[in-house]
Amino acid sequence: MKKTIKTIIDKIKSSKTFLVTAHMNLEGDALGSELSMYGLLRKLGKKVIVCNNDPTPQIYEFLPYTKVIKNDLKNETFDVAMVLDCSDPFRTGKIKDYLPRAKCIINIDHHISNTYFGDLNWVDAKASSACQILYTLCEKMGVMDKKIALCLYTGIFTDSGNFTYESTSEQTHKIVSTLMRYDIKPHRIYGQLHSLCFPQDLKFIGSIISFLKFDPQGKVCWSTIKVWEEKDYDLTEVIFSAMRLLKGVEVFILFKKVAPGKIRVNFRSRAVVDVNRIAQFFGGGGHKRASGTTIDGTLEGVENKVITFVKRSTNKLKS
Ligand SMILES: [Mn+2]
Repeated sequence: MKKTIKTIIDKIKSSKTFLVTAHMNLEGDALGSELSMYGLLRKLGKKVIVCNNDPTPQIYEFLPYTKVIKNDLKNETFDVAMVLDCSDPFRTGKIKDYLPRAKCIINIDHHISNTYFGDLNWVDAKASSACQILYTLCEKMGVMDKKIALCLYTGIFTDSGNFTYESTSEQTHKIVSTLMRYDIKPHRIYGQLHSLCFPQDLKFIGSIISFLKFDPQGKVCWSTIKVWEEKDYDLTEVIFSAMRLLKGVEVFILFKKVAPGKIRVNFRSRAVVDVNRIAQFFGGGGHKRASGTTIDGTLEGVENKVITFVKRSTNKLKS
């Protein structure tokens, strides 16, 4: 790994033009990684284009450099494409088609399901976030400033579940304490990202919570949502944090009908069950404690199939 990191640093130093992208359905870690990478590369005098499949959600507009993000390219070519926080090229959406325009693809990620699709791959599944890996890169390259620190902090903060997930380590807190020197205001970032619901959203969440289902052992909890509209902010995490309040439950699942015949399934686990493995069985992936997939079928059909499989995986758990 040490050798790979050195090769990546040398590649960055010797290259001039960069494309930077991340996974679709942008959130704090994807944007934090891209924008801190933008800051780093600009400081080194490189030419950089950040390009995403999706528009930037409004709640992240407090991050520096969001105005430079594009959603399309002309006919630019690149020395390097930096793909961040992304387990495979398909997760970048349409940006995948631009990647062959780069002479070299650098893949920096923390998903355990990463397919090592880059020419150079820096994958650390133990890291709380891609931003935590990017901090190490910035540190090794001797580059840091207030803007980069804000991007990195936001990515680490959001992807570690506000420092509550198992992936939050001594290293995570050490990094954060260093970033705090750059005038980070956690209460403001928390407010930006978490005081965002309208009354109708809370009522909608309430309706999902009131129809929660459980397996007989009380280890698995799930809900099905007949109509799911993507909002500018992520209600999924809000619903999961309410579900996490349940004592003794290990696996949390949401089934969302996102289009006719298309069911998005999100998985979370508390401490034991590897939900990356479950999502991979159904064609998706992610992390051990957070993963997802999209399955063709009816809400009921997908629910039955997935719950049967999950029950089998959790049967061995002691009650
Ligand atoms: Mn991430």
